[in-house]
Amino acid sequence: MQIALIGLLQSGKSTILASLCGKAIPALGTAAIEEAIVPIPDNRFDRLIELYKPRKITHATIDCLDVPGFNFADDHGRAAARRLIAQIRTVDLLVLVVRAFENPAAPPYRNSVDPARDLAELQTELLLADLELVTTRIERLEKQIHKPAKTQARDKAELALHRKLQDAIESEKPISSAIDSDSERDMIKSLGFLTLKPSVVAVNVGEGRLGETFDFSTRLDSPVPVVAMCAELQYELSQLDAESRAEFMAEMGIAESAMSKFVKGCYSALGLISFLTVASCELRAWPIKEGTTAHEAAGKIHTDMKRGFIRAETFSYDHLKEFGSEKALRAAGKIRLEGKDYIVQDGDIINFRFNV
Ligand SMILES: Nc1nc2c(ncn2[C@@H]2O[C@H](COP(=O)(O)OP(=O)(O)OP(=O)(O)O)[C@@H](O)[C@H]2O)c(=O)[nH]1
Ligand SMILES: [Mg+2]
Repeated sequence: MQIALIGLLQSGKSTILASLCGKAIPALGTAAIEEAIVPIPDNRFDRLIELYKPRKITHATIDCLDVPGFNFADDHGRAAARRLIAQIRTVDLLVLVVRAFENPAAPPYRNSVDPARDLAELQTELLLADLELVTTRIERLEKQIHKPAKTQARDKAELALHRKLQDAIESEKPISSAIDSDSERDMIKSLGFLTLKPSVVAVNVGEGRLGETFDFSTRLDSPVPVVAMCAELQYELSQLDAESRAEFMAEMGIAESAMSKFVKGCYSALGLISFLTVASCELRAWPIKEGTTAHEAAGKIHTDMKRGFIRAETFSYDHLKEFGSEKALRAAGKIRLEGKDYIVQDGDIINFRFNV
């Protein structure tokens, strides 16, 4: 699963990514997309570490792209943005980063800080990029349907769909709003429409504006979550050791960092949950799509586990927390032997029994 941080110039994308992976901010704006593996914080780990004292700890991760800032203010910038946009059509989620911080050392896009205007511009450009794709596809299909091909019926259906999408975009609606069925979604899945992807808006606020809420409801479809964060503060937090960070957060009355909430929000917007394993002295969280069966989940760990699947010995983290130990869980009959078709739940702790 891959997400992309996109936004206009100097909105704080690289700072956000640096705080997510605790690394240094790269030197001023590179021209290429940078990729980083971001660990997903898991509140359950502390307790499990205490109980199992694993030698190794592995978090679930998502792959995150830091896309150089778009500049639609001149032709050169537009051409560069087009090239970048073409490279993010395969990602699973878009994070639209907008700037709401003042910083004299980093001049803002179009010389003023205006998150609502920036979000509108960004969304319009995403719509235009999709419109271009729809238009090209319509032109091709219009030619194709006159040829005696086996795919004619399908091509006609696809053409009708693209005309509907074109209407939606022309009235400034995202493609997601015009899709009425799974079969329609399947028909256009491979084209990588940007406005069909789930998205999250990240407002990068200055420290002075923390606590302010941003209402973009006139611009957004209601399901798009908006999170506010101060990337600079988050970055500073990420550079502290765990103890000082906890102290600092306690002093400021912060229970959970904005970054942690944000990245967990992305994880669930991607439809991902985690199951856990505590075998071989390693505590590990595994990302799976909600609705994954035990059989498929076993395959995430090893193909042999899937091939030779016998049972999934399963208990929930919540039960473990309640009963205190595996022994107590066993005595209470809370350890289940699940079969191949069991739908794995978030927080399931699983020991796969297999035979090869
Ligand atoms: N005051 C303040 N400055 C910030 C904040 N976030 C980022 N900056 C500064 O703003 C500048 C741009 O930050 P980057 O993270 O490089 O922004 P970007 O969106 O990756 O920039 P481009 O890739 O060039 O588009 C840097 O000088 C940061 O130090 C913030 O929350 N507050
Ligand atoms: Mg950057």
